[in-house]
Amino acid sequence: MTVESTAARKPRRSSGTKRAAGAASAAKPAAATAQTQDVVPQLVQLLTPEGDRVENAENAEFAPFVADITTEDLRGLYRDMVMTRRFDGEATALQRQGELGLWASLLGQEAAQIGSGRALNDEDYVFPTYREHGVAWCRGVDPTNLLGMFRGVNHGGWDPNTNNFHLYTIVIGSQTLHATGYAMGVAKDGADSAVIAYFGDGASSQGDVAEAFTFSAVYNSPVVFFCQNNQWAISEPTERQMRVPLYQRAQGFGFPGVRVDGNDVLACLAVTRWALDRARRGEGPTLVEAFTYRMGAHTTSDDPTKYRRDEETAAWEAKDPILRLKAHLLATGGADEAFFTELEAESEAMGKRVREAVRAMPDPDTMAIFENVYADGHALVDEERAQFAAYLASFEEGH
Ligand SMILES: Cc1ncc(C[n+]2csc(CCOP(=O)(O)OP(=O)(O)O)c2C)c(N)n1
Ligand SMILES: [Mg+2]
Repeated sequence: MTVESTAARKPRRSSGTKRAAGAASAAKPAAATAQTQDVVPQLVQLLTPEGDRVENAENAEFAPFVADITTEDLRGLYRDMVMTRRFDGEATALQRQGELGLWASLLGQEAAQIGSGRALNDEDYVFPTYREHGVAWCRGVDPTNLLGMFRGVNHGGWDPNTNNFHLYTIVIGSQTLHATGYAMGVAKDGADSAVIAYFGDGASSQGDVAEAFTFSAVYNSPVVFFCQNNQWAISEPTERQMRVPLYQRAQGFGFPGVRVDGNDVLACLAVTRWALDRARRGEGPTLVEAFTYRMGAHTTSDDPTKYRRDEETAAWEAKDPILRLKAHLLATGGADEAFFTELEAESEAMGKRVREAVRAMPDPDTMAIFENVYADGHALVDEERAQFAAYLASFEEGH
């Protein structure tokens, strides 16, 4: 590392990731030293857009972390991405049909989310934004649970402690602070797990994110900052957010940053395993910049044709994360047509299940909005509950 850690936390044992034996010893944060000299930004890639495996100096550090990945594992990653895209497409359609108030699509970001999500152990803890539907899938959160908040029938939809997957966070960047605090707690407990915080390129301009970087660096917290640079923060392009490649910012805070091809699921898996391994071994935070693209609108309330060119979107479509792995599987004989046909049927069945589940969601009890505001009672909430109940009763009395 370029900066000595000031925290004297005892190094923690590496836990049982599925990684190949021997990979941990090869895991020096070399990217931290390389980043200062970067003229052309690095991009860790293991699969080209055409689906070919590549070996080069930039990925040599990370490739050992997926040495154990079998053809069956690759089919699993492919299935995860297809199921996630199908779910996401269904949610967008449900919003258009008036069944959801809003939806934030992950279209194009499947590899970043599945690669990083599958790098996690069960005990690790995840702090997502509002777009991490693929990570939720990896954590085992039922897709239908993601839709309650977007339908306006609940404030979250799942118990964060069941899957170590926090509720979606709309206040951009704030979850990086939650993750840092949680990671500081994990370190104090001497636990053998790591924490991952997801955020976007736009969120990286938030003060909260700078504070999270500072605290996690100084306390050497076991946290991975996983930034999906999807090139846009609603209508603001990345040029309006930063003057240096995003991953290089980490150096100023004293921890390594790595830019990975965010449309390459294998590279995302490798780099995230590497970063989690550092965290578990007591080497502190890492910034992973997954360089990807938001192929859809910011949300269903947005119209990207107002601010970005069709040629840009078309160029990124050629780097589609799902088509890239499909090309690889076909070229290597890793999957046959029957696999793709069966998966298509499975994803269609899931879409149908989600559609039916959303339509069947009961409307909430009007007074439920006052529940779970505080763990215990609170005088102001009690007063507001009483006022609202009186207001509702006034209609019943015919006033
Ligand atoms: C603190 C805060 N400021 C502004 C907003 C409004 N807002 C919602 S999403 C967004 C852009 C986020 O862009 P990025 O971090 O790149 O994530 P992406 O949506 O691209 O995944 C903004 C400004 C917000 N939710 N929270
Ligand atoms: Mg963005």
